[in-house]
Amino acid sequence: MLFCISMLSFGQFKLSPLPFKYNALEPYIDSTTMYIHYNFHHTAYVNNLNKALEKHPEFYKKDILELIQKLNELPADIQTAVRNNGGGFYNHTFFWTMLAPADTADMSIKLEKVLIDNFGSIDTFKAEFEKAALNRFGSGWVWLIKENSGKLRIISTPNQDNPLMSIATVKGKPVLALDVWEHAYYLKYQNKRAAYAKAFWSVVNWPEVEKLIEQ
Ligand code: MN3
Repeated sequence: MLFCISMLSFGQFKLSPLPFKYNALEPYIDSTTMYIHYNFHHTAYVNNLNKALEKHPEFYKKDILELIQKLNELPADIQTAVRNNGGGFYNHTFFWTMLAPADTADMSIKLEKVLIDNFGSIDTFKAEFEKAALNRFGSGWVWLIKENSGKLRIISTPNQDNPLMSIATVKGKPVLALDVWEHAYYLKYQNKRAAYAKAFWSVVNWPEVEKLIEQ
């Protein structure tokens, strides 16, 4: 019996642990929101991804990145499920690494210079990012991406799409992300998405952003 149980779970996608405590982002992102976001929303994406792949268990062995980068090569009956749930799984795993305990992870002078070179000033960069968060109609994400040319660009995607997906209209390597689904902020900010986007600056893991830009 034990053997059967372990066989069932073999190779399925799993959540990685949250890299900080639920209350680490207070007061900018509250503990209850983090708890629900990780344990219910993120968990649902990974469970639904695993369920969708039951029909094609060979994909359990793949990297999630490979699945979403080759979305249009997957069997037709799982493309939508992988787009939504594989996207949700990947995006949240990435998002947690973009967050650091409140007011602890400063932007280096070097990163400041990179952002100024790309956007004119830090204020302009932040204003453009916040504007993209506000303008995303419904649910989605805001991204800072590094394009093949090396240029940084702010974009947003609907639902759980991301700029790595084969179906993405603008492609690039994500170096920063903000979840603008209501579940990410509604308990604390209600309809005030702009306030949430502003608060985000106090919990960004800037050293990680810099590392991704440099890679
Ligand atoms: Mn979310």
